[in-house]
Amino acid sequence: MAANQDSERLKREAARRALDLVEPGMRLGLGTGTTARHFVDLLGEKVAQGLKVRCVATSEATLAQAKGLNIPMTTLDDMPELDLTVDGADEVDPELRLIKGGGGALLREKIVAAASLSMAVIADASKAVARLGAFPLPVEVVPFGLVSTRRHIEKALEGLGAPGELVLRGGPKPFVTDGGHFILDCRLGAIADPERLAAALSVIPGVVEHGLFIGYARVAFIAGADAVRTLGRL
Ligand code: ABF
Repeated sequence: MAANQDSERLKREAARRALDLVEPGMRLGLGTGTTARHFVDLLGEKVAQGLKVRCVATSEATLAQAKGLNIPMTTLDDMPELDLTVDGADEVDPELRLIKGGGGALLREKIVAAASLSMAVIADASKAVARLGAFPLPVEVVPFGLVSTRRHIEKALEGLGAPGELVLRGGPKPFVTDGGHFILDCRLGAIADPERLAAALSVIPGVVEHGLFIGYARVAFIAGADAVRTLGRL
């Protein structure tokens, strides 16, 4: 129990640091996951005190949370450019490359991140890694032709010398994303060349998106037991 409470405390500390980046009038992207939940909670407190912001959510879950806090929400169609997105991650490497998607929201998260002038990642220290890949890489796929798509992904991984085990999230009752897709979690181990892997996955028919976020995050707040470390800067 203590460990979990400590983890939540660290996530909230990281979220608090990201909140310091928020200025009145900002157009914000709101991330998904337990760390992002803390940010949305804290942002809701500021909005209740009069902070003026307009926000876009990266998932139905975050949208519901933000609405419940009376945070002004809109859509990317009405607000196609954002000033700052704050989101969690499953892994962050020293070059601020990320694995995301453990929460299943990677598609909207990447669309929102791509619409943002900058992105801040918030995480507890367990997410900071020297090399990406210990966390299984989520790959979002269209349910149609799943077996064929899976084979194409396996071939691509073999071609990169990075064979891995692909597991359909949810198994016999597949997890379905907000976009109506499935997720294959790819157990790869350390990823030698994230850029090359991202490029190879992106061209496979049936692959909607993958959880490698490269070139999006400008800063990361990593909350350790005794301090919040800042990687990069806006
Ligand atoms: C989300 O945050 C997901 O992409 C990622 O899986 C999650 C990180 O998990 P948590 O913040 O709950 O530790 O953006």
